[in-house]
This record gives sequence, structure tokens and C-alpha cells, in this order.
Amino acid sequence: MALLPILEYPDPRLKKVAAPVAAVTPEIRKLVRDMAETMYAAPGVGLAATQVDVHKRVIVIDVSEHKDELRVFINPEILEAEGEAECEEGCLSVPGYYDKVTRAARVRVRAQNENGETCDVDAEGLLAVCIQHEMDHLLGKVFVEYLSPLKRARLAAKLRKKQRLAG
Ligand code: K1U
Ligand code: ZN
Repeated sequence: MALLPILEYPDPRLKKVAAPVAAVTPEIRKLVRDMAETMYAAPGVGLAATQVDVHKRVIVIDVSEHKDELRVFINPEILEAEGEAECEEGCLSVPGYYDKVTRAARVRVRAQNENGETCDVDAEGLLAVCIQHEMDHLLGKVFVEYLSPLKRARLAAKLRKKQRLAG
């Protein structure tokens, strides 16, 4: 297994739209294993392939308390979405920044797993938030794009300062 480098916002590669996975091959299964290892090490509760500069529709999520319930979503599609819920979100591509985002409260998702089997999942709570957050990554969207222009300007200033201090 391997730890993969995670792209950081505003890296333009985070804007790429991921392509569907034609078949769940050994190469895709290795990507899933490496993404899971990277997510657990970060640590995070989810990771989209876009964040590790692989532009394929693959997501891993584990919102369990003991980090022993890995969920794999290949070619995910939302079949139904209902309600609204506001939740504090973070992102491994925007380290150290958290803010509230409103999303659907419940979603039904269809995806393939690492064995190529198609499964439907009904999700609510953090799992529903995480699925929507990761599916946005596959479309080239980072959660900070939901924030007000003022909050985004403050974040941009914070990132510029961080870059100055690092350089
Ligand atoms: O996509 C990502 O960058 C992963 C992100 C997922 C997420 C978290 C919370 C709300 C929406 C989406 C993270 O995992 S951020 C890190 C985080 O939330 C966390 C880290 C350690 C323990 C528990 C949570
Ligand atoms: Zn994210």
C-alpha cells in the first residue's frame, strides 16, 4: 500500500471533472487501498480520487467510531435527495479550515463497490454529508465554494499568509 500526496486548495487540479470507471480492475482496487490508507493516515473520514490527482469516479469513506467500516463508492450517483441539514465541514484539501454548509439531509446513492457489485445505500447524518462533499470533489468542486464571498476572501488572505510564511 502507499500513502498518496493530497492536493491543496486552490490547486487547479482540484477543478478537474472525474471520468467514470469502465471496469473495477486490479488497478482500481489498488487505488482504493491506497486511498483508504491515505484517508486513515490524514486522518479524515472521506477522500475522493480527485484529491490525490486521480481523475476517476472513486470515493472512500469511513465515518465509524473505530475506523473499521470502510465504504467504497465507485461511479456514485444520487438517486434521491431530501430535506436540508447544516453541518460543519472540513476538507483534507483545505487543512485547518472548517465551516458550515447546508446540504440534503438524506440521500439514496447507487455505486459499485471494490468487487464491482452495484449497491444502493440510504444515508443520513455525517455519512450523507460526506457522500455529497466527496461527490462534489469528483465534479471539481471544493466545499469552500459554498461560502459567502466575504468568507472566501478571508480564506484566500489566510492561504496567502500561509504561503508567505512557508516560502
Ligand atoms: O474530502 C475530504 O477532504 C475529507 C473530509 C470529509 C468531510 C468531513 C466532514 C464533513 C464533510 C466532509 C474530512 O475528513 S476533513 C477531516 C475530518 O473531518 C476529521 C478528521 C479526523 C477525525 C474526524 C473527522
Ligand atoms: Zn474535501
